[in-house]
Amino acid sequence: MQHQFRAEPFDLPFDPRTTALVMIDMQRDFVEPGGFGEALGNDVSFVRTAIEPCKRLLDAARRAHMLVIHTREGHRADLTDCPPAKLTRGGKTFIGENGPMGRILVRGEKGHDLIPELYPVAGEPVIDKPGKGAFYETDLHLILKNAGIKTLIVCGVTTEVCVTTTVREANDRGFECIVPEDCVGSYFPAFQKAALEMIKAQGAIFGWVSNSASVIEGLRV
Ligand code: C5J
Repeated sequence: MQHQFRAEPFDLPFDPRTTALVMIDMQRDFVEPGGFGEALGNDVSFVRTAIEPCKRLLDAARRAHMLVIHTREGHRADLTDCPPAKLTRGGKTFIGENGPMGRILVRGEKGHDLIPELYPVAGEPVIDKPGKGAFYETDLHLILKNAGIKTLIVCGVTTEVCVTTTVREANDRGFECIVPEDCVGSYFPAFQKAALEMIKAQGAIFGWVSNSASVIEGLRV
């Protein structure tokens, strides 16, 4: 029987054996107070709405024995992998500075870690990425290719930055991407809306948009 996700602009057929869940940057630095997101002047309550739907979808993906991959944006302690243009953006980006959860966006610090609600279990790869897109300077494509993955369910934060960058990159690499709208979060409601519209416009120009209930239902069939 053919599996389908109910989605816009039209339903997406998929095979659970060649589908992976990619959880983008659900780190304390983006979704908890005192991290990078808040240091940049954002209200993290806007992105926290994605946590519960992500948890439900993560549980469903694990029940379906799907490949689950987590990503984390961040840098080496000496910041040698952080481009000067990112480090000095606007005079101050806070990267590497001390905050309530340790040095901001630095690997190994508390703020860089994934949130406990969505913590990886044994066997789930965690991709450390220095950029916004999850393919840039990482082995994500190799892992997906070796696992025979064709379809990606992409969740996480933030919708118009790391999620969308990753979906655009994945689409160019030949993956079909579906984004459950309640499993992605932005500090800016207008950006959330526009980013999701851009993905599915023009006949799914670079992906599909759905919601956690429909994706979980698709996985159950
Ligand atoms: C940002 C991200 N927003 N994970 N990173 O800087 O979206």
